[in-house]
Amino acid sequence: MEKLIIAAAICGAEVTKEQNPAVPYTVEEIVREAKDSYDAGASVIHLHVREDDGTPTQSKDRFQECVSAILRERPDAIIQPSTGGAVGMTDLERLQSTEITPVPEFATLDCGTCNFGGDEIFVNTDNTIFNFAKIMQERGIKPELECFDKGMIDIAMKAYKKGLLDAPLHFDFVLGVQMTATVRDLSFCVDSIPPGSTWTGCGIGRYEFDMAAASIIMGGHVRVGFEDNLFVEKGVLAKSNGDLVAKAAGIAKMLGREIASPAEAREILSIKPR
Ligand code: KMH
Ligand code: ZN
Repeated sequence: MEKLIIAAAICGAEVTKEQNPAVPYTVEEIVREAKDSYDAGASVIHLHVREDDGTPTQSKDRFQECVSAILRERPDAIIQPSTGGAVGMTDLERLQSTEITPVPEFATLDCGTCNFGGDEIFVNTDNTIFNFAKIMQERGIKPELECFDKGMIDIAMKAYKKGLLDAPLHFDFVLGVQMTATVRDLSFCVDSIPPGSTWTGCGIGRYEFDMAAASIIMGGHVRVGFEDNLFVEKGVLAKSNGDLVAKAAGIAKMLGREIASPAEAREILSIKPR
């Protein structure tokens, strides 16, 4: 089976230090979490950034500072900036993360509107999605197609048919927010994407390691990290994102799946290094 790519979603836009003191806000904390994740086996760092007080931001300058600082420490890490940002941000605000130097090799592309709990709605209209896809295509950025349910796969396929996405496509199934996170849900998503695509399984909260184990067995890739889950086991807070990556890597080892290096991950994902 193909080697396993582990992505670490180290920060997110919603989780706080009140929930887990290791959630990173400052540049130094973000670098610390990226290094711990990389050293534990993550080749991809899915990145949101914050102001020092924890406020989520898509500021180009803050992204530049964080990405440059991570790359100084781990030069071959694949940094995947978020273009989702936080609920309520404008499209222009969100796209700033793609305006840094060097241009990111990878970034998220959210493929639909999503209920985020309570009254929160993460809005991605068709026009937003097609526009983000076009901009990423023009900038040579590989999109990770964030699909929170099966309908978002269908919207991604509309963008593909319009010529706004280039094969091979890479999907990230984020399950446990809008769609439930069972092996049946994951299989349905995997069976709905075109042959030759790659995919990552991501379970939110207590489903993180269910989805990781299922993805490892099914030949997909894995995303873990504070953005999605704060606990390394029931009732035990992770001390760093590295704990979560190490747990995913341990499951892979137990199941006989080797971990991909960043160079191998670029090969698997057809990403051109900068
Ligand atoms: N924070 C969410 C509103 C992404 O990174 O592209 C959006 C999100 C998805 O996390
Ligand atoms: Zn994200």
